[in-house]
Amino acid sequence: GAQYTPSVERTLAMIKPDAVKNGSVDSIVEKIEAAGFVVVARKNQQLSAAQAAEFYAEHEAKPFFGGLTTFMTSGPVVALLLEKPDAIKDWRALMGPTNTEKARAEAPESLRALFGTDGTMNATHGSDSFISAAREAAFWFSGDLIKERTLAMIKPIISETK
Ligand code: RTP
Ligand code: MG
Repeated sequence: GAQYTPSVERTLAMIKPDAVKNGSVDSIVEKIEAAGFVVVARKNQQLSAAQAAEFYAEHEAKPFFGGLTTFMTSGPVVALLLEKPDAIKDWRALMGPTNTEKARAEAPESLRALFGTDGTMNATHGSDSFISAAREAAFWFSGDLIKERTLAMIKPIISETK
C-alpha cells in the first residue's frame, strides 16, 4: 500500500527575551531535542528596533506591534534553526497557543505554558509557513551554507504550491 515518507524540513525558532532573562534557555533546548528536533544552527543576539520591525513586518499594522517590538528588543534572543520531518507544524504544536494563559489552560505541557509570561511575552517564536521559514532562516543565518541548504530544501515545496 501507499507509504508515508516524511520529508525533512527546517523551521526558524526563537527563544524570546523573557525566557532568556529568566534562565530557561537550557530547559527549552532540552525539550526541543527530546521532541526529536536537531538544532542545525544557533545564534545569540539582541535585535535592534529596525531588525525587530523587519522580522515582524507582517504585523506592522496590528495594535500589538509597538508592544511586540519593544519586548523583542528588551534583551538578547536565541535564534535556532531546527530540523525534523514536519518541523514547521510540529514546532508550532510544541510551542502551544500564542497567549500564555490560553496555553496553560489548553496545552499545559507546551513550551509557552511552561515558560511564557503573558499574551505578549510568550517565551518562543516559530515560523508559521514554508515561506516564513525560508525568509526567517535567511534573516538569521544568511551568508553561509546553511542559508543555501535551507532554501534548497524549501524551494521545491514552494514551486509545487504555486
Ligand atoms: P510568533 O510569530 O512569535 O511565533 O507567535 P504567533 O505566530 O503564535 O502569534 P502572532 O499572531 O504571529 O503574533 C506575534 C507575536 O506578537 C505578540 N502578540 N501580542 N498582546 C497581544 O495581543 C499580542 N498578540 C500577539 C506575541 O509575542 C506573539 O507571539
Ligand atoms: Mg507568528
